[in-house]
Order: sequence, then C-alpha cells, then structure tokens
Amino acid sequence: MLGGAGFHPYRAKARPGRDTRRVQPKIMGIVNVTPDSFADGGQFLDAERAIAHGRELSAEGADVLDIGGESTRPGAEAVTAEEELARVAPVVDALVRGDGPPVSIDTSKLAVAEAALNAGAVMVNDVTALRAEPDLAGLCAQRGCEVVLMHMLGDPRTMQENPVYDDVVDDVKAFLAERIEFAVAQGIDEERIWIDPGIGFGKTVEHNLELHRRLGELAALGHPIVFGSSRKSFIGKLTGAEVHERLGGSIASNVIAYDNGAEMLRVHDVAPMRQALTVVEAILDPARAQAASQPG
Ligand code: HH2
Repeated sequence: MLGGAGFHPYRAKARPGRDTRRVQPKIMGIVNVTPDSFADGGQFLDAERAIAHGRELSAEGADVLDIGGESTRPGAEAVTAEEELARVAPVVDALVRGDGPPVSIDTSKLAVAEAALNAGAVMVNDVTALRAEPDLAGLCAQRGCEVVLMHMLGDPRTMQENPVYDDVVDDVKAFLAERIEFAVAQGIDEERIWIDPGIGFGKTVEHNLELHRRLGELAALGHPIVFGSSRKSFIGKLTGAEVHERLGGSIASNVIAYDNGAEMLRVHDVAPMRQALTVVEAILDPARAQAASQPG
C-alpha cells in the first residue's frame, strides 16, 4: 500500500502545540543521483553507485531514503523531466525492493514523482512546496503519499543573491501556512503533510541560525518538521570547513534542530547522526535510557 506499510507508523499524529521532544527522531538519508550536488556532486551519478550508497545508508540505520536527480545548489542548472527521470528511475526501482526503508522522491516535477510513486516510493519531497508544478498536489492527494513542503525564497538560481525578510521565522511560518492550505485544498490529507524551513534556500547565515533557535515556533502549524542542514554552506561560512569536512557542524546543527522539535533529519552521514541522536535522546529522555540499561 502506498504511503502506508512501514512508513506511517514512524510519524506522530499532527496536532498543534504538541511536545515533540519525546518523538523519536527519524533520519532521512540523502541519495543524490546528480553530477553537481553541492555536497556530493558527481559521486553518485552512476546508478549502480547510487544504489550501493542507498544500501549503505539503510545499513547505517536510515529510516527513509530521499532520492534526488536534480541539484538545488545555488546557481545549479535545471534539468528536464526526462533527464531527471533517467537518473532516478533505476535507483528508486532498486531501493524500493528488499527490506530497506521507505523511499522518498526529491523532486518538483509531476512526471518524476508519478514514476517514483508508481515504482513504490511513499513520499514526495518538493523543495518548491508544490509551486513549480501545482498539479503535483493532485497526484499526491490521489496517491495518499507523504508530502514535504519546504520553504524557499526565490529559486535555486537566484535565491542566495540578497535574501531579505521582515522576520525570517514569521515569514517562513506564514509561507508554510499558505502552502499547507493550498495542499489541503487540493485534497492532500493533513496527516500526510510535513513542513521544512529550507535551511540554505534563500537565507543568510544569520537567517539559518535564527531558524535553528526558533524552530519550535513552526511546530504551532501542527505538522511534523523535516530539517535539512547537512554539510550546508552556513557551516562552511562559520567554520571555514570544506564541504566534506562539515560533519561536526552538521551534527551540532541537527542536535539543536531535534531538541527544538524537528522530527526528521535529512542528512548525508547517517551512522554518525544516529550515534549522536542516541546519546542526545538518552540525555533528554531518562526513562528510555534507564530501560535500555536494564539487564535482558
Ligand atoms: N536540501 C537540499 C535538497 N533537498 N529537501 C528538503 N526537504 N530539505 C532540504 O533542506 C533540502 C532538500 C539540498 O541539499 P543536497 O540534496 O545535499 O544538495 P543538492 O540539492 O545540491 O543535490
């Protein structure tokens, strides 16, 4: 069943004002099949390598695999639906089989999402929040899949030029509220909607940091939060670290996001993030830590 078996039980029921601290964090492992992704560009362009990488992330404990065939890096070139589909189709086909975690398709294109859902993906992760191809909303409604609505100011080619907000958190929240309303009006089940502040998408370093600090304010929208800061450029700007040297910063960012209410963390480095979260959870939830320390 699409959107059901093995996936839905992971998420908490959406309800306004809930305390998300006790919700076990889920890890979304990133599988990019692109020549130009900012963090792993070209490395997994070859389908076989992307499949092997997805299997590694599964073995490391990913709860979801997010497969993407178009880079959204600042200044990245757009790709056609045909090209994107050719990149991701064999990878989705392979990773939905077997006993791996559920598959999410990272796309803004109806044709790509449709093919991935037909193949067995259960989640559509759209960085344009159903703005690029609004008919994608109807498809998601019809299929009953999970949907991630992400905030972005501008588009990937222009978004980092000079982002300006009245108040970044209020503006992101208002945007997401409007996109939730649109999605529901198109027939998407409220219970299937996830929201994402879009770290790095039309934001300065300070905007990104403010969104970490005040992430809890987005929980008032009543939907689980996806958070994607892994290896992003604000970490490089703060620390001087190159893209492959940003694990420490990525862990710090994700731990804070989790503590402030994020329920799904979209990351490149699944095993170290899993380890960090296990320790954080034990500290924040002594009951769970105590149970784990009992003999047997
Ligand atoms: N970030 C990227 C892509 N997709 N989806 C969500 N929901 N949230 C994010 O923050 C997010 C996303 C960009 O990261 P990456 O996939 O590593 O790079 P690229 O877009 O260059 O492939």
